[in-house]
Amino acid sequence: MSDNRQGQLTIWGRANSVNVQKVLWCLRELDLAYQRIDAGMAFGRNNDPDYLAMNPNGRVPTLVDGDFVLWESNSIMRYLVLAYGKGSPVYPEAPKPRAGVDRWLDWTLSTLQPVDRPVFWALVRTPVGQRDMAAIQKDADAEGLQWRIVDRQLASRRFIEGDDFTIADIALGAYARRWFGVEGISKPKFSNLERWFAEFAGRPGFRQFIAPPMS
Ligand SMILES: N[C@@H](CCC(=O)N[C@@H](CS)C(=O)NCC(=O)O)C(=O)O
Repeated sequence: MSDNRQGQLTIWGRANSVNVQKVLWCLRELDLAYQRIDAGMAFGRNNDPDYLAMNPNGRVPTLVDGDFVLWESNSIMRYLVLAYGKGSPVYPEAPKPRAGVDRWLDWTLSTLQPVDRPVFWALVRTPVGQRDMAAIQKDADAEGLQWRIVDRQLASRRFIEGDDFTIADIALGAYARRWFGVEGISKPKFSNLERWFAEFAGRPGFRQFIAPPMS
C-alpha cells in the first residue's frame, strides 16, 4: 500500500458507471485505499443538495480527498496519479508522452463516449421488446468507425501510447469492454484492438471493476 494518507479518499458513484469504473481501476493500479459510496441512477443521492454542492452536474463520479473535491473522471485519474503516484508510468511526466495520453482522454470524452452511449443503453439498459435493432445497428456502425481509429493506432504499439500501460488505456479499455461485451449487432473484426484488450484483461483492476457483467 502506498503512502496515500490512507482513508481520506472517498469516491461517490455506482460501480456500474463507466466513469466510476475508470477511477476505481486507476485507484487499483496505484494501490490506493479509499471508500466508495453508491450514488446515481437507482441509488439516487446525486441530485440531493449536499451532493450538488460537491458536484453541480449531479453526475458520478465525485472524488473527495479531505477538504478537496473533484469531479470529471479523467481529471480525477490525473489528480490521483499526480497526488499519489508520482513517477508512475501510467501518467508520464515528459510533455510529449503526457500530451499523447491526454489526447486519448479527451478523445474518449469528446468522440468515443457519444457514439458508445446509444449502443450501450439500447443493448444493456433497454428491455429486449423495446429495442429498434435497425437503429442500434446504425449506431454500432458509427461506433465501429471510431474503434477503427484506435485499432489502427494499436497496429504499431503495445498500448495506446507505446510500451507502457497508461490511464489512456484505462479510459479506452473501460469502453472497449462495453464494445466487445454488447451482443446482437454485427461488429467489424479489429485484430489490434483484440490483442490490446487481451494485454490488460488480466490486470486486477480490470478484473475487479470492468469485467463484471454490464448493467
Ligand atoms: N464527463 C463526466 C461524465 C459523468 C457522467 O455522465 N456520469 C454518468 C454515469 S457514467 C451519470 O452520472 N449519470 C447519472 C446517474 O448515474 O444517475 C465524467 O467523466 O465524470
